[in-house]
Amino acid sequence: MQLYTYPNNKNAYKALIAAEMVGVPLEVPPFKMGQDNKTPEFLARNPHGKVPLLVTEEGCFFESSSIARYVARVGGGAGPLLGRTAMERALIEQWISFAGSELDPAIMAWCLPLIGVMPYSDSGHAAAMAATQVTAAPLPLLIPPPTPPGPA
Ligand SMILES: N[C@@H](CCC(=O)N[C@@H](CS)C(=O)NCC(=O)O)C(=O)O
Repeated sequence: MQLYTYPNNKNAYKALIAAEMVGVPLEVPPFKMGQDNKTPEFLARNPHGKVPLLVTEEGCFFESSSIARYVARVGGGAGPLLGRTAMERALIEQWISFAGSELDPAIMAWCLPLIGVMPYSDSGHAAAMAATQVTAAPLPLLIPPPTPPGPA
């Protein structure tokens, strides 16, 4: 399978991490953003011209969370990445959804102006930072800290 993306794309990491966890080889061909995502071949596969895009022997598709789920399934079906019970699956979907529709837009509205990808204003920066903090604040209450390693 080939994952088309540019290096260090946060959305592509979803599939790359899933692939590593389930032991599925995922090739990342050289890709020039702004050029290779505008070719007729690429646009035929994703008319939005966006990455990541996954190409498999059974077809190709886009949307990073779908790609990560697919990779997890190819790597062995229902495991810790996909959930073993209805409740585990619901919680996994909850976090995928929360990350994509709540956290990511808030962080992007905050960070993209800082790196010059969107116009910057002091008031916009303050508002986006506050919105991100409101969205992220309950996370420590909801996500238990990792268990410290026991005695050797
Ligand atoms: N919801 C999509 C978002 C894809 C997306 O917005 N990709 C950006 C890069 S992170 C892109 O390719 N933008 C097109 C461009 O910059 O020309 C996903 O999760 O895969």
